[in-house]
Amino acid sequence: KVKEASIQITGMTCAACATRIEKGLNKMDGVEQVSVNLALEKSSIKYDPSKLSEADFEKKIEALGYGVVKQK
Ligand code: 9UX
Repeated sequence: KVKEASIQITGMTCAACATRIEKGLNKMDGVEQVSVNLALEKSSIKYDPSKLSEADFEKKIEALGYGVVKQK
């Protein structure tokens, strides 16, 4: 069963930033589909919850040099 995460991202300043994040997230085992919207500063990630969690995506985005807005 696929889950979808919505993560708010900070620090993207050009379109290539969004592409970098999409590529980085796509490489993770268990990720099915990624889209990053530069204007909305938002990512949508479809993934297998038996392999990954939202915290993994937050760590990955931070490792790529961007920030995340943590929910809850
Ligand atoms: Mo654009 Mo983003 O030159 O990491 S790729 S600012």
